[in-house]
Amino acid sequence: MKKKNISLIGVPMDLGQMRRGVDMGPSAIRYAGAIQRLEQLGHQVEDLGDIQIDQAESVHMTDTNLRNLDAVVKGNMELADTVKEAKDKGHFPLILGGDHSIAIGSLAGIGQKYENLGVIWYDAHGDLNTGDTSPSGNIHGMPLAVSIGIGHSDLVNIHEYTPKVKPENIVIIGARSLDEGERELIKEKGIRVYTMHEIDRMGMTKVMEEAIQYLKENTDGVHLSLDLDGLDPSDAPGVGTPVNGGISYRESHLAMEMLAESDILTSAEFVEVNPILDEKNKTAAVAVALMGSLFGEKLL
Ligand code: HAR
Ligand code: MN
Ligand code: MN
Ligand code: MN
Repeated sequence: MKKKNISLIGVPMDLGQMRRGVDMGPSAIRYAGAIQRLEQLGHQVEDLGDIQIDQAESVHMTDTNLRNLDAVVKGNMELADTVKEAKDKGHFPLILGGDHSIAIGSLAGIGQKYENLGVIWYDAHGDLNTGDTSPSGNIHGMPLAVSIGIGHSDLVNIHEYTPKVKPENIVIIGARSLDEGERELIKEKGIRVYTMHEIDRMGMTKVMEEAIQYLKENTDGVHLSLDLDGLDPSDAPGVGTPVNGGISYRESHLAMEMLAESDILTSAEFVEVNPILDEKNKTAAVAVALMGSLFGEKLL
């Protein structure tokens, strides 16, 4: 793969859900050796540090059913600015979460650079809820809906354009927990989803071949949004909303290698690593190993 100028951006966001500790995700991933791993592969890495996120203790509830809305909007606006600056320099933004609500800012910063941005959403969940359909009020269950222009206007209109991505340019991989409203939205918008059923049935090789070919033909850039809970909890235990029956470490490894071979990615994020819930930083280490594969690591 081509050597890249990577801008690393940490987002210690824990306001999109209720479990504490996911704000320490960026530190845990850095500590697990992310930067060295990427530099060893010959890439240039500039670490832009962390976006400033309000402390959960000092955030006041607003009058919506979206938990911590204002503070989530504020953090995502800053993230969108930073990601946009990295893209303006021609860099590859690599964003470390933090809960998945940060995909709102990532995609807001990236989306305006492309006519037809593609997104791979690697996740146990659809993250296609709105304030009306959400069972929890947690914004980390909403970022994909927001990015196709559906949801609270403060979230949808970050950087004053919408949608950030067209529904037909999205591929969800690993889904096994969808709420009723999410199912309806998937059908209504015709979003491509490879659930665990398809992964079992077709195998990860075929799933990735199809996904990559589809995105190559229809998009002019691809963002990978990898939620560690897409993996099985036995491989990635340090996540806030684990769902059994997930993608294995080996399958994920293969998926990343196939993405590296295709060289279609133009940005990526790794989210939902929660060191407090983890076993000796195992999940952060998995994230770093997957990054290695994603950026071209090979044994021989
Ligand atoms: N669908 C549920 C909700 O909206 C759970 C979402 C859990 N989200 C994440 N991101 N961990 O994928 O509350
Ligand atoms: Mn915090
Ligand atoms: Mn998610
Ligand atoms: Mn998830």
